[in-house]
Amino acid sequence: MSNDCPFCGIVAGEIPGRIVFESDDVTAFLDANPLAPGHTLVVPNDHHERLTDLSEELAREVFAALHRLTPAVEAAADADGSNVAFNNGPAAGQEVPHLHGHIIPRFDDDGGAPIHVVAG
Ligand code: D5M
Repeated sequence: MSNDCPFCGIVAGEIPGRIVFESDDVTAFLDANPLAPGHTLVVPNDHHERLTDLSEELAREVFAALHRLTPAVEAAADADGSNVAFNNGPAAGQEVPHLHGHIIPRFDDDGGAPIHVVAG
């Protein structure tokens, strides 16, 4: 755990988070600054900054959670599709240095424009 990491705080229950899924290795919670209703973040419970910092086994767990949660998020948001994305490193717009996959619900009538998963 990293003391100044908000996502470690959510996993540990020390920072409020709207958690939608928890396992021994992975937690998912609603994004506090959603790009669409239901925007969900999927994180490894242990603090790792980048995708390549994960063991292959933990990467499998994160991707399995994304695989399982994406249809659930789409159904809950009544969405027609979703963007599933990682910002991997500050150069790619990663603001929180605890790896997280975004699940962003998309809708047939939302214009279909590519979503830039970069805050600001
Ligand atoms: O995305 C970081 C994302 O994390 C951004 O969409 C806001 C979200 N965020 C930041 N702090 C919180 C807390 N405390 N709860 C829930 N969501 C949060 P990035 O890919 O790093 O640009």
